[in-house]
Amino acid sequence: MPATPSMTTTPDAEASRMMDNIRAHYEQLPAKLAAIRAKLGRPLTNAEKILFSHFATNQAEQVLPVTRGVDSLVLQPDRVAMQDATAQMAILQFIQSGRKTVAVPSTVHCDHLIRAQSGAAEDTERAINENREVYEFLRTAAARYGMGFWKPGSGIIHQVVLEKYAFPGGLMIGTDSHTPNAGGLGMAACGVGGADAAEVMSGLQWTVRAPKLVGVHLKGSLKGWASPKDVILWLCGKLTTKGGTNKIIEYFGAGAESISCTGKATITNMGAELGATTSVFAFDATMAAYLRATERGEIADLAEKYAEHLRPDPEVLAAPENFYDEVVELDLDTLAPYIVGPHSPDRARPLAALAKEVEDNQWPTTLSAALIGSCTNSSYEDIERVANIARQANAKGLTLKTPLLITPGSDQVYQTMKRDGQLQLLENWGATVLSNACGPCIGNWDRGDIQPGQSNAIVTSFNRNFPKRNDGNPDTLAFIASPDVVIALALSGDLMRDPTTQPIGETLLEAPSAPALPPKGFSISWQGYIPPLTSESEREHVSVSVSAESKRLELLAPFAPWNGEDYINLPVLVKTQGQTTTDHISPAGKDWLPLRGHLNGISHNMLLAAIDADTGKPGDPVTMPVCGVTRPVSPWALKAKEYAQSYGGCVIVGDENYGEGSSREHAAMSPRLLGVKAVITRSFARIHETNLKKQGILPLTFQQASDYDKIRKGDLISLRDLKFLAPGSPVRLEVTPAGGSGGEPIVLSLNHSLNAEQIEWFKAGTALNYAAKSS
Ligand code: MIC
Ligand code: SF4
Repeated sequence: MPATPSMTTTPDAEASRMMDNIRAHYEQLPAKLAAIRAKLGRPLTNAEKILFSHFATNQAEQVLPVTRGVDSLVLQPDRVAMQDATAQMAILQFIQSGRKTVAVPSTVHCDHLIRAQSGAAEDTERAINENREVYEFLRTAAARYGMGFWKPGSGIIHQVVLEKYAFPGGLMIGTDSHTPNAGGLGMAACGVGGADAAEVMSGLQWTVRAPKLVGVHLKGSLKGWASPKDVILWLCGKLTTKGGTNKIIEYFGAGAESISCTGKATITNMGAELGATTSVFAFDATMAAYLRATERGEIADLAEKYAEHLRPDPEVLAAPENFYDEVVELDLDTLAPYIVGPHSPDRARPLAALAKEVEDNQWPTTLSAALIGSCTNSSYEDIERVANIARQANAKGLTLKTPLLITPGSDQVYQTMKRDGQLQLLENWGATVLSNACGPCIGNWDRGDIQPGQSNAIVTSFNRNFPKRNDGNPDTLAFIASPDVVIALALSGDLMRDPTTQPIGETLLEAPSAPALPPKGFSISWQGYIPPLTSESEREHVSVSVSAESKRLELLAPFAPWNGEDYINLPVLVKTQGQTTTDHISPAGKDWLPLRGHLNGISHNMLLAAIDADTGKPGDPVTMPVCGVTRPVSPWALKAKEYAQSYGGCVIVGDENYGEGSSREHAAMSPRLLGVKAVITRSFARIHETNLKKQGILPLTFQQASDYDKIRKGDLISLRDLKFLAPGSPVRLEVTPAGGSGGEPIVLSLNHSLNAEQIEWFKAGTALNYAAKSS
């Protein structure tokens, strides 16, 4: 790979700059927060402290008190992180800004493009060969524009961010929905689309809807088999996948302090499955210990000094119901292990109740694979708990009944488990240890054992389980549980038995235990890291090139501005029914991941997996070559091109929580490229709604949810009076039913959440066009 040498030691200059920034931020907290408290006349929650201490200049004066869920906050994030699959579009957009260097510290992490097949070394090697052009683009762009670069194999973005960059009280954005992982270390870390990242890197501030606040009061402490994963699985069941939309989940209470820092990160990471803007824990001793164990003792010392500013005010803890919009209580003493799925992370029940559902639904009872890892559950503590169960099993002569795959979260975790023996133990036991990367979690998994269409069940410790997500097979039922439960199930191989209470053979496993941190310390690793080039002349010598013939990358041309005309008689391309995640709108997996930097190419997958309300099934794919490879192309992508020619565009109609899941903005850019002018739904997930706005597509919602039933595929839609589009004012929709019965069109009212600036994005064609115009 790169000619530039990567780090094997701490990049001192960068670390000291980071310390200076953190110190400066902490030093101004007492005065800043006192002024905000005085203005509001009340104490502050932890999330409020983080958000309000990152207001762009003068914003506090202008917007406080904010109406949560309504007003916008304009914030200055401390850093930006991007993973390889989304960084391509983010950087291509950043390049359009014409800036020489990023305005805030930014990093690129190569984790999503490594396909899991035969194990870490071979898979990483193959990925480097297959993705050479993309990695070279990202590496040279990072060097040219002053970003840090983490090579393939160095780790999953969120684990690396937790180990190296996150700090209590900080604010960051990341082009990945699980960025909130850093909330385990007290940072408000939010998943965004690449356009948001491009803007912040080019010196603009970050605008986000002022979130409502959900306080989760954790009491007691986890017992037996219950683990941090069960806290979030339980919450997913309680709040559902749309329960966190435009909300921050703030954890507090003695129970919160009893959970390790990486355990907290498991919980905040998977808050993405609630659709939450982010999730945060308050600074405590577990965070200080983790900072010290990862060679960041100086941050721990500082955070201890400013601790009262990195936690909710005492009055908030004394009467949380007065300060949070909603308070949820959970007594950890009583929490049992949970399992969720298939097909949605909010289909939750205690593990003990699974067998009955398996029977009632006639799901397969035998597991075909067990997978441990992902950004959510790949810490040292997770791996040691798994090893603890493996040791028990070895002592009793139990063997794996199910193929077991493990992805360590980072090279640091990998090196530490290698040194401490867990790696050998698990490999000797028959587990396959994959690269420190996403692999099967993003569907980058070449599994030879199951054919498409073959019904089977798998269990993972990941966070997503949408249909087709892991192996591209719609008939794979994916369940999610803690790593402990996953490995116990891999030993029994049987979904009908609860291995935490029922013996496997003669053996009843004991609940695992593990230290939160490695007793011998981490084997600190900067393997695969190339720090930002600080000298301008060195940066200017780096050339970032995208070949016009490339089948993987394509430079972006700006989208055209709105022409000032109403949208008249545009056909409804398709009406989607039920869950329409970004994995339905722009699927990942090995067919499409290679095209994440090639908008024309990837747009061929638009809505490929979405359920057509007319048929109750996805559209039939058309097999054809795209960027030199034969792929299953979406019929809706082809139809949209036709409509762009014959009608000047089209409209998509969707159901509830449209666009939940990933941050990938391809789910908004592909429709934009193919002429989709508006997406009309019952409701939207936050990141996707913003991505649509950024790309100049109107995200509209039915005023009456039942109006969804009044529209059908092929109907002609008109959106009138768009030049009067204003914040809070409804949009008039006229629907001429397909087949043209000749009667009066149906008139409906639609809502939108565009603020004044976002309306300017629409008019300019995209947020980036608007930014370029106004700079
Ligand atoms: C995911 O978990 O769905 C992903 C893959 O990490 C996505 C990002 C992507 O699609 O590249 C996410 O969570 O944002
Ligand atoms: Fe990677 Fe999976 Fe985490 Fe997404 S959820 S960042 S695909 S490990």
